[in-house]
Amino acid sequence: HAADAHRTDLMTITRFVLNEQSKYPESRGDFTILLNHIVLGCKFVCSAVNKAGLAKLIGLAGETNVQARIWAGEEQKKLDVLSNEVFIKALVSSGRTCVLVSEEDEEATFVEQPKRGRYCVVFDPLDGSSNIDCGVSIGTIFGIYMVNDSHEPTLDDVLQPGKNMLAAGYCMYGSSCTLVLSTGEGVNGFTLDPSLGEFILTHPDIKIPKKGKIYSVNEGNAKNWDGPTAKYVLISFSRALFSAFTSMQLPHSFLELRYVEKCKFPKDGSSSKSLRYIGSMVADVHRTLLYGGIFLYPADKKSPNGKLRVLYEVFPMSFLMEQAGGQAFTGKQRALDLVPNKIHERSPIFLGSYDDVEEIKALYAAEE
Ligand code: AHM
Ligand code: MG
Repeated sequence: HAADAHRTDLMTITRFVLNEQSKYPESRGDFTILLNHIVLGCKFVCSAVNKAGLAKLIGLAGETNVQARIWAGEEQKKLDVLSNEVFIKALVSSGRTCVLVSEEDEEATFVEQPKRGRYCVVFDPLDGSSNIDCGVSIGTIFGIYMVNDSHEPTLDDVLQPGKNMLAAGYCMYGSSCTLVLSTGEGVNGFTLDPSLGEFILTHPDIKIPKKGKIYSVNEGNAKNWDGPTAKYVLISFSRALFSAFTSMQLPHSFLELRYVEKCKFPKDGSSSKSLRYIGSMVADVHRTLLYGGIFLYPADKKSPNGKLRVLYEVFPMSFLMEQAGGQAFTGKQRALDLVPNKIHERSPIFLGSYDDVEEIKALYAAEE
């Protein structure tokens, strides 16, 4: 259609968020401005990620086999370092933020007056670092809180349970650049139209399938999910024997082993699940959101609290999952109820389709 060639009535992300915010009479447009700055950061990083691939191809500065770097002004920078600077600058210059927590920075950033605003942003500027150099999808993850008192922002403003987040999202730098966002009223996905430089609503009101056919986990860690099955047999045996006298608990990690065995060799006649694992949380969660299934990063012997970070990995993704009709569980509780004590705290996480997470919860409950 000739008319389709100039669809200027498209739903851009700015228009979408403005519409959403206009439902709140007290809204001053601050959130829309903040989001615009996040979107700018995403576009910048998207373009850097794409250029980095090319730079590598033509052998930037004659080097081969180095980590993808990109020219930033006079110097070359590693992509994750650059992405962090991009987001810090974009967030501070929005004039709407006060406390920033980035996976790349040990300490939180407190925004000084006159640039200080009411929002706290926790983010992982470029997640999936092991995938940067081979061009596999990577992404940015973010969560947004409201400060208690903008005259006196403290770390406690971000050490809040995930359910207090006002919004969360991620941007995936993949075969296309996709931004998935929730402001607490469902989940919507936007795809960057490179010719316009605009994110267009392409996935309205995303709902995760109630049950999925895919499980996603780094199964190479299975040996660390805890010792040989023999030990499990022994413990269950002695427990059966002494159950009246002992409150001995099975190490939880056996449950993961059992769950994964169930995915591969279901005993109830159902078909086995497919395994998909990219090692980029954004890409693995994105697929889980669209196709259904479960994503697991359990605790193991080496990482007793799992690997993923509560504030800027576990919380935003759990927020999106719940908003899309799925669930997120830590092995002990609803992930969004967790109250972090440290900004870089980790937690095990199981998230995805409602029924699949329900199964993991049942396994854990049976061990209580
Ligand atoms: P990173 O911050 O070093 O990139 O680590 C986070 C990533 C996640 O994107 C992904 O889910 C996980 O690490 C994969 O870990 P593993 O390589 O242990 O499977
Ligand atoms: Mg990360």
